[in-house]
Amino acid sequence: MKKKSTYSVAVVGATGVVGTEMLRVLEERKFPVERILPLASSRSAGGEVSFAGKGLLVKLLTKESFEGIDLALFSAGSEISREYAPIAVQAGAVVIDNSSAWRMEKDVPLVVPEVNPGDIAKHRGIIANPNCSTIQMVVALKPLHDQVRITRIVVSTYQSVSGTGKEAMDELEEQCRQVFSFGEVKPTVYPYQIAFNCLPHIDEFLPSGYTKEEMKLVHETQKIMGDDSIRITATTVRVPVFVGHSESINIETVKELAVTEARAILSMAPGVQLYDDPSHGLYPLPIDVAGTDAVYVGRIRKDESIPHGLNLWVVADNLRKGAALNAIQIAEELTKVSDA
Ligand code: NAP
Ligand code: 12T
Repeated sequence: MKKKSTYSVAVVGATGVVGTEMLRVLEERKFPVERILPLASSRSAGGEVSFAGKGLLVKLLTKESFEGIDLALFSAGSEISREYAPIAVQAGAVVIDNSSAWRMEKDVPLVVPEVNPGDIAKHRGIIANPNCSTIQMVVALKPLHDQVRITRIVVSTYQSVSGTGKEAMDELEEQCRQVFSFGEVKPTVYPYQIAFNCLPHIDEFLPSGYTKEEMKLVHETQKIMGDDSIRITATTVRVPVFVGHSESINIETVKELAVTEARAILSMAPGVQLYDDPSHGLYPLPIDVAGTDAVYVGRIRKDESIPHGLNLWVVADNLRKGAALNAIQIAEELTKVSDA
């Protein structure tokens, strides 16, 4: 991206839950914007989104949308990203893509600025934002990996419905109402009732029996950490929480790591906030961390079933660090490494 004092920024999917958060984060962090172009489908084109206290007209996404755009933030699903990201690059924009479309492509950097900021410079037009569950896990684990080398990760997620989007948030609210009014619960977004339930099923099933979401945690973590030798196994679960993903993480390490040392490392780690004081009942909760920027870590304890193991509980706002904030942090890095 050419170094400039201000940038023209397109937000593809500006009316969605992630797109809305992107506009909010751009404003909060005072990203140097020349112009914001909110793009969406014909369902919302002609309507308005708000930015810096003003209404902006939402335009229809077309192949001609990207003329004069420096930076395009995509959050309208994989199909849109696959089709339109190359068009945006062709028009001269750098794309930061929040979908899973490009993440595992060899010449597409997959970046979490606290972990692998150096990969940004290798881009050829598209930079991918990792999956929400991957982002919060690597922010918490990279500082430990650097000290004692992680050889194996076992992770189970407790993912909120906002990860799926606006319709899923509406579905959870509606089903709660239906349950309390003894009405019939009709699932539409999810295959089963999500209110007062847990669904061990996020994204599609693969022939192996794992879901795509589970395999994103495996492959994206290895790519971001730059270490394919880390063995990883995941179970991803949708829970009836509106915002904030939680993860129960077990790690096995080469060197021994005492709980006190792990706490010391994480208390200094960029983007991490330690909430770990069992004697006072302190541990991170999704309802407390929603709306904030850090990755919160608590419940750090020894895995006594193996020589060098630890358990952790990691929570973050999936719309902020898990999506919009991480994307805008990448954009901020791009403005620093000029012509990258
Ligand atoms: P959402 O609330 O359902 O919003 C979807 C957005 O995409 C809306 O702005 C929608 O515009 C737009 N859109 C849909 N189809 C379109 C089309 N044909 N042309 C132009 N715009 C279109 O979903 P969300 O939660 O914001 O998520 C959007 C995408 O971001 C997801 O599909 C996923 O790929 C990605 N995501 C990534 C993470 C992550 O892990 N980093 C987390 C969440 C989401 P209309 O208003 O016109 O419908
Ligand atoms: N299916 O960015 O449903 O790959 O929570 C993120 C969230 C895919 C992604 C979800 C998903 C992604 C979800």
